[in-house]
Amino acid sequence: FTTDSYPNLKRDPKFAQITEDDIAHFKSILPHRSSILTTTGAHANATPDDLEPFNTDWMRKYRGHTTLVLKPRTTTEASQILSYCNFRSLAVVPQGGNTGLVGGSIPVFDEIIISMNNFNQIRSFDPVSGILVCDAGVVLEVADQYLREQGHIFPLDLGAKGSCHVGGNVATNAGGLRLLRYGSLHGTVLGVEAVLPDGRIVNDLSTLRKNNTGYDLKQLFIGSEGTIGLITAISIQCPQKPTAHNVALFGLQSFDHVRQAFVKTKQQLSEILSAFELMDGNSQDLVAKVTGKKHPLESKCPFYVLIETSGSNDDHDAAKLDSLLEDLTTSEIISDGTQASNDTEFKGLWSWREGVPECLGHWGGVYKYDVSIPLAEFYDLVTATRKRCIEAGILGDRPEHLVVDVVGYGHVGDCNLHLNVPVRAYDKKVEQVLEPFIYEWIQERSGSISAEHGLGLAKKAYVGYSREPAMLKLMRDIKKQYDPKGIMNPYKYVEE
Ligand code: FAD
Ligand code: 2HG
Ligand code: ZN
Repeated sequence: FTTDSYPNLKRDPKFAQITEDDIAHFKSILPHRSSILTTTGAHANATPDDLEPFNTDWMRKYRGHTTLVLKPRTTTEASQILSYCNFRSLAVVPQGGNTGLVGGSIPVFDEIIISMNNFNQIRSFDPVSGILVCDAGVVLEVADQYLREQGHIFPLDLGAKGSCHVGGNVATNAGGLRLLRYGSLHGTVLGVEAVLPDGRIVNDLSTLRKNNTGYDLKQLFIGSEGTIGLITAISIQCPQKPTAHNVALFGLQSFDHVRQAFVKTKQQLSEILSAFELMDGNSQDLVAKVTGKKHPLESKCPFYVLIETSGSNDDHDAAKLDSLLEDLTTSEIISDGTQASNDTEFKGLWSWREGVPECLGHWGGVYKYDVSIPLAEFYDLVTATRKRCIEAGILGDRPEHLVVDVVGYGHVGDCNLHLNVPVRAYDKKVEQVLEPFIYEWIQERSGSISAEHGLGLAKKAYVGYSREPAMLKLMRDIKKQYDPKGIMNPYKYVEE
């Protein structure tokens, strides 16, 4: 862990400290014994080790210090918790699957964690309209599996699907691997049920696709990262399950070839294209090193692209994909390629993309930059960052080199680059080489310093590189309107 995860932050004395009376009150609200985990005083029923998974983030970069985790089961319980916390000025952090990558899901100090683990019921599904209504704490993979049994899929997929909650996905406005096909949650989420900081329940769990009757307030919850309310349920438009799938992986010699391949792929696969993902050669070398697996392509290439098709007619889709691959080969845009011919190979090829974040954590830590950049200069940021690390003498193979490598991968079809810098230890020296250099580079190109992971604690200080002061002022006004006492996920997001 870094010792300085929270530079310049002090616990805000306006927030009350948890007392024995508070815990007694929560016990009266939450009848199930397992709904409260605490290490505090006479009510203690857990050790600090029990709370460690709630206090630590997925990257093991941020650590909070809560002594109390509440796990409501119903919207009424959640409402009673928040109404009391607001009255007492007790700060809270909503927590879903705790897979967020910006330090937003864990406390900074002793904020109470409201874990959504017990909100795990599917409420309804209409196979005619494809609309799912479910609790916020349903695990993404569970929701997807349920839908698959009914001939549908969840319109979002990402590497953390086995742990993240659909409520957490909505709270972060997660993008994922197939946004280019199914669109953003701002389009697919039809309704939200949420509890405001003062305990009021917002029932906007609409199952209507069209509803132009005033401001679309649910949109504010999408991507609000737990700062204006607790999402307790969502309704979402789910696509039909594709019955034909293909995946192809190919190698390319330059990023310019990647761009050319993207144009041709869109032209030729059009409605069946469901993913166009990039992995640079360095990222693939590191995956091979960590997993011990042999890369599916024979020749080593500086860039790899994975494309997926999802359709309803195998022959039609295969014919389109074959003809694309032939065109890309004869026009020398790709230099190597392979296709999955069965389910195991399908998963195998995807593992070279989905496995990247996990493998990069192998050496100790990863500095992560999740950015939107126009395709013209998309990969230049990786090259520039690598050069900077070499010049600073921090990149290399020896134990004294803090930086293991500089890699780029991500959702190139959405202009979303994941620049990752795996390190042997989190260290201020590395941070100073990378920041604000990377943020300034993005700002000069009018990109976004956070494409899909959000702001949390990690990017809060840098939001000004992507948003103007007037926009930030409006956002802070909204926060004050929803959460005048500032109890929801303090110290993060757009807070001053
Ligand atoms: P948490 O991590 O628990 O919380 C995230 C934020 O949402 C916090 O601020 C929290 O306070 C808030 N929150 C959670 N639940 C609620 C709720 N019910 N009400 C209000 N606020 C809430 N992201 C992408 O966009 N695309 C990807 O492809 C992608 N891939 C990933 C792959 C891996 C291996 C990992 C570890 C993460 C990945 N992520 C990706 C990050 C992504 O943000 C999360 O995986 C996911 O969306 C967060 O869901 P969660 O339930 O884990 O939320
Ligand atoms: C992905 O696309 C995720 O794999 C994680 O958004 C990216 O870890 C990262 O930087
Ligand atoms: Zn991503």
